[in-house]
Amino acid sequence: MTEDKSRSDQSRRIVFTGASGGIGTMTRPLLARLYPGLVLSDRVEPKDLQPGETFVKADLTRPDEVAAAVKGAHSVIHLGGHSVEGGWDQILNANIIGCYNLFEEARKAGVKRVIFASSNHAVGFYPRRCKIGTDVTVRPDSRYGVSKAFGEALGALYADKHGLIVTCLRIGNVGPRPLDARRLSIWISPEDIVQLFRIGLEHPDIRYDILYGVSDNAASWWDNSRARQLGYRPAGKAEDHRAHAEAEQAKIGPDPVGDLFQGGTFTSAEFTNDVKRAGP
Ligand code: 15L
Repeated sequence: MTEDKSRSDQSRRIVFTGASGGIGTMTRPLLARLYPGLVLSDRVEPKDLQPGETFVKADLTRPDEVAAAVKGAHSVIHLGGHSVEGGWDQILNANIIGCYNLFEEARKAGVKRVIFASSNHAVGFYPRRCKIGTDVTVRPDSRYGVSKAFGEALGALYADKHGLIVTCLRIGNVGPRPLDARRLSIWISPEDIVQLFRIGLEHPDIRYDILYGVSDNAASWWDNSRARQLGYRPAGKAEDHRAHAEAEQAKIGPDPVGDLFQGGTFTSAEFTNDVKRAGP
């Protein structure tokens, strides 16, 4: 990757929404080493705010609060919102209205780059036997997945219409190791996702891109060649943790629908279809 010469320039303010959530908590210390002076935002302040980090409280449903959070920012890493399936009101407010407020207030504030935390659940109804690229039709597996497809579409609009540089990361599952058999395909380490954040923050060739947030997993269902082209060199390998993941899987009962599709339990929840009629 081409090094952005002004990475250490303090005027390149980076705002990190959803900073108190799971991914935020795992990646903040790694990001802080690369980008000192991060501006953290969330509805609740992180318990362990570090010297050099600033916190701006913002509810994504409040445009005024979002505007205050992104004021003066060069880039935004947008992890904020509801991070699993939820009721319609919850998804509508946090992930649809909240995402709109984020892009719109970022545009008004002159933000140059946005990294949007999309999810594998935007394409969760692809069968596990398929290998998919980033250009497939979205097949969301939940209201949550629909909100992530919405965010990807919104990112494309702001990139094409307003010139924002937008990177959508279809994140698998971030953590120290894969939690079960499904996560052997979609796991990503905190270090690897920070590598993708960095590409989104710095790479000169991005205008609008969708990349998979996945480590170097032998069982991956995704073609992530665009990420590789942009310099992504994941170090994590899910296979190194196979024994643990299989042991955890053995504790979980079979899911006749979820086991067929990439989105797992997100596909089987509330499912009323004939399984042969689901997915492409
Ligand atoms: C996600 O998008 C969620 O944010 C996370 O909590 C996990 O459920 C993950 O997907 C997954 O699919 O494992």
